[in-house]
Amino acid sequence: MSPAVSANPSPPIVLTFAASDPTGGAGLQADILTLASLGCHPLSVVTAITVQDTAGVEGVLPIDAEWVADQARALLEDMPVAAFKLGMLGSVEVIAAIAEVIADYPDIPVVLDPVLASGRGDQFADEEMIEAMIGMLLPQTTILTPNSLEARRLAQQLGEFEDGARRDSGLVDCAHGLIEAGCEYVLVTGTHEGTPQVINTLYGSHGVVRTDRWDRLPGSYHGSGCTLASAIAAHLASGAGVADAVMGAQEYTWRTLSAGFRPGMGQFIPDRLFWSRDVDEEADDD
Ligand code: PXL
Repeated sequence: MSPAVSANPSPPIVLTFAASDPTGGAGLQADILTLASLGCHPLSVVTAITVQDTAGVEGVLPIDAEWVADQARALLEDMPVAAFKLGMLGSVEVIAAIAEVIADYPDIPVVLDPVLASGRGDQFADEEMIEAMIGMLLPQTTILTPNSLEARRLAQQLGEFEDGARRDSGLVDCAHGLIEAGCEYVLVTGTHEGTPQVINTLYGSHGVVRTDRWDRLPGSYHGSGCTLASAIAAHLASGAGVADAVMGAQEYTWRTLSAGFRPGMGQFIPDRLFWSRDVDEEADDD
């Protein structure tokens, strides 16, 4: 029998720029699992490699910027990419290289997860990198997905809060500042706020687009932000608008978290393939 390869349409293709997390919890590995789970074909450009376990990060080695650009250009010249997802980028030079590459593809939506630190407090971006992200990537971003801490830090660096007076008050102001700096939408996630539920708010140029509340799950998760941002990219690549992509991605992410497991001695890992486990639901009903 001859293989039907040429007859099979390609799934939507998403190109992720991210750092390797060998635990499989966050970073490139999280993106690949999420994108594949949601029916996309993941293309992966490595921006840095890390040494880490589920308890913390021990080292980060950024990849040479030219190698990052070369990886991306080879893929882009070969395959039709439907969405870009940007995670941990590793250096100012890598940020500049990616900015230059994606500028040649202005019609491809860009999901930027501004990874400044891990959930466990490991720092991944200094002031220069934040400035580079703001100056070079934000104007090309369709949707930025900071948690509330990242939203405040990015907005602070925009010069919005030079006197520090409003720093703790306005996530709304932070979101507007970030939109003025060039991105189309900002999804601020509320995991780090002290609210009983997790409140995620999507802002556009006219204000709040949608607010969603989720039951706060116990435990500390590694890779939830990567999962959410990749899931948004997957939905955009599959043809959803931004508001629907954000809703679908939150639903998916919540399910991965509620199915999360703890493979080591540190954080929980979201189960991006929760749907594939052999759970006997009828037995649960007994
Ligand atoms: O969750 C943010 C993140 C992204 N990318 C890599 C990481 C982490 C958190 O640890 O290690 C590679």
